[in-house]
Amino acid sequence: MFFLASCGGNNSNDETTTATEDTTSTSTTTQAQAPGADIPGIDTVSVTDHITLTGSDDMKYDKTLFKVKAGQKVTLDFKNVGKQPAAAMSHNVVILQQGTDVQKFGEAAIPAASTGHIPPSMTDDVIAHTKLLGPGESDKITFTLTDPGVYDFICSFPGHFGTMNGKIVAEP
Ligand SMILES: [Cu+2]
Repeated sequence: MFFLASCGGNNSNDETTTATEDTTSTSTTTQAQAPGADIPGIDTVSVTDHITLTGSDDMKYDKTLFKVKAGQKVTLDFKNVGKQPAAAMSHNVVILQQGTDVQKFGEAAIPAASTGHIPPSMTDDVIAHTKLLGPGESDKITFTLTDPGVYDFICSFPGHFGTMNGKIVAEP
């Protein structure tokens, strides 16, 4: 089974850690574990088919974790609630296919100004995206995550994906 490391770079000793980790008294078998079960806070998130999200001048989304049902159509309402001029501080929401290299996508998006910072070379990795929004603007999209799993979303405006990112868990 595939687990997305939520914070890269500190998983070099995975095997040793899990082997010695006996603090959980419950069985550590991973049978039938739900997608994203290892994401901190996932327990507090309910399944929805309507996501509302805002982006702000401090380069953050107001929420970063969602849970949907795989195969079900989802509506996403996104608004840029900031006041900075669009040229300096625009936001979007780009939902990426499972397994997309987020770092690579974010970097490829930087020069892609003419396509709203959606890199033409990586459109296959995009499930859906909002328009790039200036202050006060909003956009609504619908999408379906066909396979259960964990999907990353980011703002692809240059320099934003490091702080503007989140995950959508699609339950079976
Ligand atoms: Cu942004």
